[in-house]
Amino acid sequence: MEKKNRLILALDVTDREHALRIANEVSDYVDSIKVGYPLVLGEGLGIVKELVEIAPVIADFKVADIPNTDRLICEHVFNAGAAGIITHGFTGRDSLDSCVKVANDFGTDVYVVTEMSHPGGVEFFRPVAEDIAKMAVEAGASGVVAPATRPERVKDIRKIIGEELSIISPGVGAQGGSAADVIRAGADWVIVGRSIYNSDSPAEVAKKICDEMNC
Ligand code: NUP
Repeated sequence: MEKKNRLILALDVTDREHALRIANEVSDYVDSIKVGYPLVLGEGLGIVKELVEIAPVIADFKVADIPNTDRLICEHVFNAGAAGIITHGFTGRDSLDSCVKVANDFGTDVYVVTEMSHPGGVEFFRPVAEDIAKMAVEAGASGVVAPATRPERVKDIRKIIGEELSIISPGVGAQGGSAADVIRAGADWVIVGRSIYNSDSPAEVAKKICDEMNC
């Protein structure tokens, strides 16, 4: 993903018109659009084909299954035009390898969740987050997902993964995290949803977050 604005839009609206309107409004300020279950279950995977006309798409399906099922999911997502996919890592190295192999065949990216950004993200993820980060490096993933709500954890995870892998970081705004703080802690991109798409002026909010990250 080309680093221009350091902002990824989390497009968790559930209907096509709304999704395309927000995506078009903020397109000057985002490097990628992240879609997940809310939009794809609402509108089908075809929405990805439309959104890639506006910006590269990352599919946040938090893939977490056996290698063969993971492979089938990744193939569908990349055939639909997505440039990247978010997977879980707790399913183990063979499952992650399967996703990375498909991504390598398509020339796309795999981002592995390390520790989630919500309060419950510390309950089970905290003890394994660093091992998952190490595995992401060993498996040849493009990057990891780490919490903007806990910049100190982003710092820890950056130390483990080094400079080659990217950190994409959700939790800014609605979940309480600060874009500038988490970029300073070592994130490459912030992922922002509700603060942008629930705003009366999505483009203004997106611009403000970009300005804030010029740090
Ligand atoms: O740990 C994670 N936290 C998180 O919020 C991993 C994620 N993938 N996300 C996603 O980021 C979440 O599903 C949503 O799509 C986005 C954050 O949205 P918002 O809190 O800015 O609305």
